[in-house]
Amino acid sequence: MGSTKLKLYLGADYVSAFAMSAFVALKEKQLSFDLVTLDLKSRENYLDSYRDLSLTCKIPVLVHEGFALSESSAIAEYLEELAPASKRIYPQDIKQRARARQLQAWLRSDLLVVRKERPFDLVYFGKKDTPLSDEARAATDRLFHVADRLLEEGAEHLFGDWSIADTDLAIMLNRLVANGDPVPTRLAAYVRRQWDRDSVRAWMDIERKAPAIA
Ligand SMILES: N[C@@H](CCC(=O)N[C@@H](CS)C(=O)NCC(=O)O)C(=O)O
Repeated sequence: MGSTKLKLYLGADYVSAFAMSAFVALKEKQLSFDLVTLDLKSRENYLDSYRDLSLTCKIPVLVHEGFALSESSAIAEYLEELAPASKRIYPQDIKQRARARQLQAWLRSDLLVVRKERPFDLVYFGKKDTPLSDEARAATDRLFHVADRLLEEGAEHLFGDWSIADTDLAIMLNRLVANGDPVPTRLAAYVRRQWDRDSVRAWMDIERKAPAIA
């Protein structure tokens, strides 16, 4: 690894689930990094300088030796290859590793209605009182089915040792657990265990201000 310190660009409100995933990946790899914040509300991420850096104008972005990478799962994969001697964040076994990536891709491309009705900021700032729509309930059923199939009875993690896919799954499930929505008991316990990890605690311990009520 080169000597340049890694940088993680993220929103100044520190609420993004995707930024959290990249942050946890960096912490679990025990890599040293600086945080660089952008004010998403004033659309700082659409300034030319950030567009040129990020390509996508999204956060998070990882910068390593002048190479900037967006997409949180691509960041995790890059870190795994960058620091192969550090603790693994993907399963060693090729099929389990593929399954972990499958889950990450699915969590990012499906369940949009859950993200909309249970935005991640509720995990920091409290409940939404609106009930889930029929469409969102159908999506949560799909989520519970996948989680139930992948998490073996009595297992602590999805694929033996912890992987970043555990954090990503727990992030999605915690939109419901933290809101008090019905979640199967063992999946809720799994989320609480994931939330007990030092890397996740480090993220949750960041000071953030609740948004002003309009
Ligand atoms: N698939 C991307 C999603 C990134 C994303 O949607 N980031 C949001 C914050 S959660 C963002 O940059 N929003 C600002 C905007 O779109 O203007 C990832 O995994 O990193």
